[in-house]
Amino acid sequence: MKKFLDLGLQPLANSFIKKKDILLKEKKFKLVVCFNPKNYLVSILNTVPKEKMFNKNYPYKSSESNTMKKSFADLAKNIKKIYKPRFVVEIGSNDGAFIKNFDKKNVVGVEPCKNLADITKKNNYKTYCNYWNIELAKKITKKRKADLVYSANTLSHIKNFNEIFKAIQISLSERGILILEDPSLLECLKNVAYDQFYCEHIYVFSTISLKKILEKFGLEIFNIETTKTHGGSNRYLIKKKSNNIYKIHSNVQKQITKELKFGLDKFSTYNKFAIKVEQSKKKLIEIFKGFKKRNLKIIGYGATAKSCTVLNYCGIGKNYIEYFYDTTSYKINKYLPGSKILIKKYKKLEHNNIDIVYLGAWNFKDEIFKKEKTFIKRGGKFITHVPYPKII
Ligand code: JHZ
Repeated sequence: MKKFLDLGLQPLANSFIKKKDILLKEKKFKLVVCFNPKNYLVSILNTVPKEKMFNKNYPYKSSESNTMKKSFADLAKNIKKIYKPRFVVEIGSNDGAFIKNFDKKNVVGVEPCKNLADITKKNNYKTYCNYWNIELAKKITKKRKADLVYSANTLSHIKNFNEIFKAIQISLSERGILILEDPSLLECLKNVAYDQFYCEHIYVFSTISLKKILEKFGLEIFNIETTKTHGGSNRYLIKKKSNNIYKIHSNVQKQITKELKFGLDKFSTYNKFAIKVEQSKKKLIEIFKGFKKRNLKIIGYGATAKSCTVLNYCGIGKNYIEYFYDTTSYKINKYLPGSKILIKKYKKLEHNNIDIVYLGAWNFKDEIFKKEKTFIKRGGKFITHVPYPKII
C-alpha cells in the first residue's frame, strides 16, 4: 500500500450534528488514500467500523434525486427485457429506489440501516435489515437462487470483500448475473473529484482492480456501461466463469485500455493527482476569499458526504458559507460535520437574497440547474470545484 494523498483529519461524513450537540467534540480520523501496486486497488488507509456509519440513522436516501430514480427505473426496464430475472436480490437497497421497479414477490432487499429498511418493509418489499454475509445469502437463496444480484454504491463501502463475493457466488443461479455500480476511479482522477474519498468510500474501483479481485472468486466482467451518476460511475455486468451464456463484450477491453492509457496501474499517476488536489484546494479558497471581500452572500446546495471532505480539507466553514440547502428531511436543522454549517430546508433560489451558491451536489448539476433556471437567468452564480474550481 503506497500512500499518495493526505486529506487531513476528517469527521464522519454523514454524522450530521444536532443543535444540542454542537459544542461536543467530534470524532475525527485521518483520511489518507493509498494505491496497491499489486492489484491496482485504491483505498483509504484508516477505516471506521461499519456500525458507526451504517446504523439506524443513515441520512442518505437514493430517492432524493430524480436523476437517481430515473437511472434505477431505466436500468430495471432494460434488465427485465434482456435478462428476464426470475428472482432479484439487492445488496444495499437503501429506500427502495431500485427494488420498487420489480414485482414484490420476486425481489429481496438487504439493508443494514434500519431507518431505510423500515421504508421498504412498510411498502411490503421483503427486506433483511442486515449486513450482507454468507449466512444471510444462504438463507435468502435457500429455495431459489438469484438470477440477478444488484448492488449500487455499496461494494465500495464494504471492507471485507472476501465474504461479500463468496456470499454472491452462493446466491447466483447458473445463469445469474451480478451487476455492480460504483464511482469510477478514472472519472474521479480526471475530474480531480477528490471528494469521492471519505470514510464510507473505502475503495474507489477501477476496472483493472475489480477484474483482479473477481478472478479470485471465479467471477468475470462480461460488459461495462459507463454512467453519469455520482460524477461518473461504472456499471459492471459480471458472471460466473462457468456461465457461457454471455460472451465478453468488447467494452470490457476498451475500458481497460482507457484506464491503462491514463496510467491507473502506475503510482506516478496518483502522485500527479495529489498535486492537482492541492492546486484545487488553493484555487477554491482563493475564489471564496474573493467573494467574501466583496461582501457577497454565499450558501451551499446539497449537504453531501462529499462536501464534508472538501470543506474540512480546505478549511471552508461558516466564515464563507452562511448555510446549506438540502431536501433530505433528516439533514434539515442539523449542522455539517466538522465545518458546523447549518443545513436549512430547501427553498427555490432567489437572486435578490443569495448571490453565490456552492454546489455540494455537483454530481446533480444538470438536475439542479433545471430547477434553478430563474436564479441563473437573474444572474445568480454557482461555485464548483469539479473539474477545477470555477464560477459558473
Ligand atoms: P449525493 C451519498 O453520498 C453517501 P453523497 C453514499 N456513501 C454514497 O456512496 C453516495 O451517496 C451514493 C441533496 N439534494 O447523492 C440530497 C438537494 O438538496 O451527491 C442529498 O442530501 N437538492 C451512500 O451525500 C445531496 O443533495 C437536489 O436537487 O455525496 C446529494 O447527495 C438534489 C438533486 C439533491 O451523495
